[in-house]
Amino acid sequence: MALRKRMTEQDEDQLREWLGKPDAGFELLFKASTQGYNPATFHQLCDNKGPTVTVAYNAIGWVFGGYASQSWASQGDWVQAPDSFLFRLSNANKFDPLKFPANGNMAHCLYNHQGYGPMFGAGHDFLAFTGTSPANNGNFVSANGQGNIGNTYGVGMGHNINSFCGGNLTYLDVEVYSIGKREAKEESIENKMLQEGKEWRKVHWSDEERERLKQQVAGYKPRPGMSVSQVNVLLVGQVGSGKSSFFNTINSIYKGRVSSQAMAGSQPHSLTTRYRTYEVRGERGGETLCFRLCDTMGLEDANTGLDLDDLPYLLDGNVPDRYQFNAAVNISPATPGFKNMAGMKDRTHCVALALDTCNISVMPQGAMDKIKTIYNKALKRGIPSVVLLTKVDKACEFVADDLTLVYRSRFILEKVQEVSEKLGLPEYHIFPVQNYSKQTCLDNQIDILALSALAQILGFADDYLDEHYEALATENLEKLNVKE
Ligand SMILES: Nc1nc2c(ncn2[C@@H]2O[C@H](COP(=O)(O)OP(=O)(O)O)[C@@H](O)[C@H]2O)c(=O)[nH]1
Ligand SMILES: [Mg+2]
Repeated sequence: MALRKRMTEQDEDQLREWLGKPDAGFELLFKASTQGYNPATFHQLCDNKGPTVTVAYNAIGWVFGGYASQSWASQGDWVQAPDSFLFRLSNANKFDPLKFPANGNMAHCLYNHQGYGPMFGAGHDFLAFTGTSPANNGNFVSANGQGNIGNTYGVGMGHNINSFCGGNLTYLDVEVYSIGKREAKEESIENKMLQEGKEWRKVHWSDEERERLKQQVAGYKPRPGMSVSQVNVLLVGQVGSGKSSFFNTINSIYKGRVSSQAMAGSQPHSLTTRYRTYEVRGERGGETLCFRLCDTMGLEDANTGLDLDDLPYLLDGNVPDRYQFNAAVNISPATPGFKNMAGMKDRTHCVALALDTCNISVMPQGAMDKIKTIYNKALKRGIPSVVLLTKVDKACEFVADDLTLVYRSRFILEKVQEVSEKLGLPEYHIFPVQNYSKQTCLDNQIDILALSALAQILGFADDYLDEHYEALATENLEKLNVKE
């Protein structure tokens, strides 16, 4: 995940001065407002990283925290780390730096405990958080912090919790940074790329472009001479990857309002349990557009979810609309409604593999293998595949703020490259998208990304039709229907 720092240049300069390291760079390891106030997450991301700085931002504009001169660890005890210190950077939104050195109970500079977030000093001089509180994303949260300064840090200076943090431990955020070389900062590369405006794919983010794409997709007609009036796009992917939401997004664009016809949601199991072939109308009560988005159940793990043995029937168009997926029984010619006579118009003309951008690097091998198998089975039939890289807003905070940065984000580019490598699919078949999820109004930028992905998908579907024009002309579909 590309995290955005809350710390300012001025804050960083002050820390460099206190550390006596003019070259220090601060790399953000953990950010509670987006990753949650969870000691386990903190330890997973911040243990054994050498010296770190914890910076807290409270509800009344104070910025404060602590420098740990030694690594955090999950097991263990009190650590004597005399170079550590606590600090205040801002007081009620005013830059007002103050350092509280370790000058008291030195055996208790840091405390490593798996149930605690960053914890400094014998009196719990500063315990950033404990227990678990969810990500607060711009809201305030009380995460059981403590700030009893004066036991190990700032002893005899006449200070207390009020001069440390205004007596307030209701947080906007808590961040932990590791300290490296200034130019080695991961994020500065992301920033640099964004600032320099290097685009790795060109898009016009204008009202006219949205309208043009909307009309292009609405005006799409499959290649004539094939008796195919609508092309079928099969949506597959793990549960929660945004398949149903992609249909909803496209449908919303043509409905002129955010709509949620397909059930979408965040449940551990698929909300979609029936096979649905969705159509979109160009306008209310108007003609249906010349494509169907065919929504499937999530792949999920082990034996639940969409079964790969069912896949050939989905690709070949044998499965009836509203078919109820059944973990115990595979699709077969005995399935009620099974379309024995499925022809070119019923087949899948393009497979859209939905992948959650946030999950790509942590996807279990089995799940990625399943996606790869689907891609290969489609490939065997000559059916083109694309990847919809969903939730780009959740994967990169820069993009969350401004979707037009999607093709300038190094993080998103790396994800595209990673997927391309893992699946063996060319990069130009991979489309970052953001689906409507919490928005209540249409958004041009969301629409432009989704429509340009769909326009490409329709183009690939047409390529497939072109390719099989001859096979169809000779009515020789048999050879396309290889069931393995
Ligand atoms: N922020 C964000 N949330 C998304 C996006 N796409 C889907 N979601 C959310 O992810 C959850 C799962 O989506 P859903 O479409 O039901 O996934 P499916 O199981 O693949 O059909 C829902 O809560 C959606 O609102 C996206 O691009 N951005
Ligand atoms: Mg679904």
